Amino acid sequence: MTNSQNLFEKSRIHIPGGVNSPVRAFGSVGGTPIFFKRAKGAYVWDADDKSYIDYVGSWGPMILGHAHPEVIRVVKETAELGLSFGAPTELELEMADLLCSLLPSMDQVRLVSSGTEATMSAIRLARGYTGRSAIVKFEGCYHGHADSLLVKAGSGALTFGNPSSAGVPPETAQHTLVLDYNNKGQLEELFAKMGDQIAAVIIEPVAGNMNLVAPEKPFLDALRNLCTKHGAVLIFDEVMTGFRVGATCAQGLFGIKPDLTTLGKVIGGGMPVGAFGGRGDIMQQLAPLGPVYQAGTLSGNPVAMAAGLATLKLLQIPGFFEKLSDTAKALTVGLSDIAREKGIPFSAQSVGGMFGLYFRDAPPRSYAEVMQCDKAAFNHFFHFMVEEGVYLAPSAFEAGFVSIMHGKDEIDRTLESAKKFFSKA
Ligand code: HOZ
Repeated sequence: MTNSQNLFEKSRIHIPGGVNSPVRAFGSVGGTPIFFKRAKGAYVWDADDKSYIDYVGSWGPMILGHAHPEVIRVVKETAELGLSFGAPTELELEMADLLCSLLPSMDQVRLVSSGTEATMSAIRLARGYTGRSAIVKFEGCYHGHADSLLVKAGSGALTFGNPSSAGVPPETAQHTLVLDYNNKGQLEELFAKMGDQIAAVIIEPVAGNMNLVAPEKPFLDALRNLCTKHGAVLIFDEVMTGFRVGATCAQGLFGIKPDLTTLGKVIGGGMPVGAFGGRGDIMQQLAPLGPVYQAGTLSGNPVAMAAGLATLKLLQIPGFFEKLSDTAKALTVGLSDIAREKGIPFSAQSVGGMFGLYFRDAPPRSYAEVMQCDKAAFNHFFHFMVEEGVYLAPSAFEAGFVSIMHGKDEIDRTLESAKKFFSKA
């Protein structure tokens, strides 16, 4: 038995399923989870001391690579001054100023402790601001685990949704409509039917929780125009894409100005963090100024702020996102070329430092198309690559991530391993 297997057995006694977040349990790919004990740069080491090139990066935050010396330095320095005060600090001010200066859509921002808190609060704020209850999301997009967002499509696209988790009251789910990603016609039909009842539309502007699905520009444009026309709040959930796909997030990349944006992951540099912000007239509905309540003991935690600020400042180095994007592209183009040579149905694409791998001829445009990928083939690939010392997300339905520390060596080694797999397939 490996150390990881042993730790997993023990973890199952006092932790449900042995993990603190379901995808970590390897339920989708089979086998038992790998326990990690340290990481540096592009690499992670497991409990058995085996090293892996890491393409998960803690699900996105580790854009500078693991244990970046500057981030570690400010974390230590800030921790020495006190871990939490439950009172305002200058670091929060610095973070808020930086976020609002980087994102033209953001007049004001509130800092919280996780992406789930950010999206949940943004939805409440949009409802408070509009006085409406209905919200719209897209099939396959994940916005954290708040009740009103754990919803799948109802009997028809334009009917209210059903809970996708036990414990979510059907009455709550009945305020959420679920449409198909990239389906402009469906969106137009919905707004024509009930535009004046919609409080908010929330979307991952590049979907990263159903593998990676890229948005089509006419779809995003329609979304912006319809929300403006009908007075609905457009929420870009950039928890994953924020400062990951480009220096001004997905909104900058696609030229769309959302009303509210949710952030997390990269802006905490590996510490627990979240944020939601946007138009001043909407943000001023929040307590203590307005009637929409939201609060948190660890909100704007100084150590998280310090790690996030150090990370965001390092991203400003000229050429950062070009290098990151080139790395992700070298990986996806390399893998696609090898698969094509061997005649394997496979495709791949990247947006900035995020990528998707699909055992399917072409990148999917929607959740339904994601579901057409060959999951068994991905699972074989995943386990083969683990053996080779390459750690991919343990699910066919998650995006992958590169860091600035991934370079030619890591990509070449990954492609060498993939070549062996595709030659055998
Ligand atoms: N929300 C992540 C999947 N898209 C999983 C996070 C985790 O397990 O750490």
